[in-house]
Amino acid sequence: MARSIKMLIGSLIVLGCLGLFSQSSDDPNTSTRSLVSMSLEDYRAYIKYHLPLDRLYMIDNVCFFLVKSNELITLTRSGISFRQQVMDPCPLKSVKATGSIGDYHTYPESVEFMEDLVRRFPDLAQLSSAGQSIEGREIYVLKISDNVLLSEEAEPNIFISGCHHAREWISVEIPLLFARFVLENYNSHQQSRDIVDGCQLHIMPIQNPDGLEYSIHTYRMWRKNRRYNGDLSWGVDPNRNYGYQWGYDNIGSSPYPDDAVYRGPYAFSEPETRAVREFLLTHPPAGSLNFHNYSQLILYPWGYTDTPTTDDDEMEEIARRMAELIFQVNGRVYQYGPGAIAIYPTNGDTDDWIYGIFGSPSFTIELPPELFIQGGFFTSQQMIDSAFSEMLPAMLYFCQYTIDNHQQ
Ligand code: 0X9
Ligand code: ZN
Repeated sequence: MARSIKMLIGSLIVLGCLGLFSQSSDDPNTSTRSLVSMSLEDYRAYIKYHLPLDRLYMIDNVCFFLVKSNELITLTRSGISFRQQVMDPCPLKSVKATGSIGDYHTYPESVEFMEDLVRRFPDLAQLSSAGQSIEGREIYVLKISDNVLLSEEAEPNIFISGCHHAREWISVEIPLLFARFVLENYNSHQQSRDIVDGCQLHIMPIQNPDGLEYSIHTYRMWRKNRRYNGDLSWGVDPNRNYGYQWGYDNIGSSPYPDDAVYRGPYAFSEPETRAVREFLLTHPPAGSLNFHNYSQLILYPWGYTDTPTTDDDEMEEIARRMAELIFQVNGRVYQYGPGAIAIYPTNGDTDDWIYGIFGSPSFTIELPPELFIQGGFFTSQQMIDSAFSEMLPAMLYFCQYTIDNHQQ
């Protein structure tokens, strides 16, 4: 008896290791989730003693979450007041893409986009890989600078990343479009030229390539990477796996593999975050912008605590100026503030690690829309151009500011 149980467990482990379980027990394609809502105040009370839920959106201080059945039980037992609506999971399934997702770029299309820029601007752009994802995809970095082939110039490095989170498709587009803008306008736009000449821009539009492809082809709402956690659950949240105050508490990240904000078994357990670490340790950033969506926010450290950093005034002023420049384009409002206060506590995220290790200003920019009812994570392709044209002056300002304030 004991032997047959062991054999059963053994075969489950083997099947799991071979990746033959194509769906996790958590896979929303096979299980019904519930949409629940509660006030922000109630949610704050809930996460004092419980793990964070996968927040979908917030309207007028009411937060909406997609919860799994076990989370629903915990929520019910907690006594916190919430509203529930059973959802048909079908609307959450992705449209099966056949290689193209309209104006959005799949992983291969993004690579092609960057290769094309390198072909057109060989003196200013160079493509390299910072490492490989779990499923073996290269994590590309496009370097843009005059003298691009020199391994290091005495100029500041600026790091711009997108797509830590799989479902945040528009966060791929802004870094790609920024790269194209400064290259195409190098000869005609003084500010672009000053930036390309004055720094080394390192653009990583897709930090989580496996997750992105999974979101495109399998489940549109996927967030994490595609690590098999060994317990029938998949995925580590790359934005909880960095090594500064990793696992500080269970509010800003989760120790449980099945959760959307699972931080992984140890800091930098994931090849995708290790790729960023190795790359930045050899190209120390003087500033960084990390794109996410949605909510229209400009966030800066700390995420792990609400105690201000010693550079709080400087980062607040940069964020204020960026928000002002964005507003001037179409009147779109971005709020700003330290991550732990302006959105919610996070630990092990990109900004805290970059600021904590290098001391340089590091921002998470949550792109449009502001609300779920305006699209939430499902940003329409029509939104790409306006999101970019609104962001462009702020990005140019940030790069120029970083160049001007860089101390050798
Ligand atoms: O939770 C996150 O990782 C980010 N929000 S998202 O909806 N795109 O998942 C926010 C991270 C904020 N962290 C800091 N600014 N430190
Ligand atoms: Zn995100």
